[in-house]
Amino acid sequence: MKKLMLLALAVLVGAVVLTAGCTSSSNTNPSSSPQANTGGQNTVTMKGLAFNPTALTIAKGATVTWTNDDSTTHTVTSDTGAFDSGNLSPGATYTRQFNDTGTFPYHCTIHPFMKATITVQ
Ligand SMILES: [Cu+2]
Repeated sequence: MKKLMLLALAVLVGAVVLTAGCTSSSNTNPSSSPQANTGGQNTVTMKGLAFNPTALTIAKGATVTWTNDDSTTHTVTSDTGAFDSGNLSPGATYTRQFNDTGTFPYHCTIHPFMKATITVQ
C-alpha cells in the first residue's frame, strides 16, 4: 500500500514537472517579438519587376520587410553599400532595421532598372 502511494506521488510529481516544462517553453515564443517598439511594420513588395512603394518614409529605428512576390529572383541592394539582401527567391523575405536617419536609395542587382528609396527620419 505504501509502495502504491509512493508510485502515485512519483507520477504526480512527474506530471507537474512535465506541465511546467511545457508552459515555460511555449512562453518563449511570444516574448521573442521585439517588433512592437521599433515603429511598426513597414513592407515593400517586389512584383512585376518593381518595388512597391518606390519611396517609403519610416521612423528612425523602424524595420522594413521586403517580400519577393514575383516569379523571378530579386535583390535589395543599397546604392551605397549600406545593406544587401543577396538573392531573394520568389516568396523570400528580407528584413532590415534602420537606426540612422537619412535617405537610402537601393536597387536590384539582377534588374538594375528596379530602383526605390527608404527615407528614415
Ligand atoms: Cu530584380
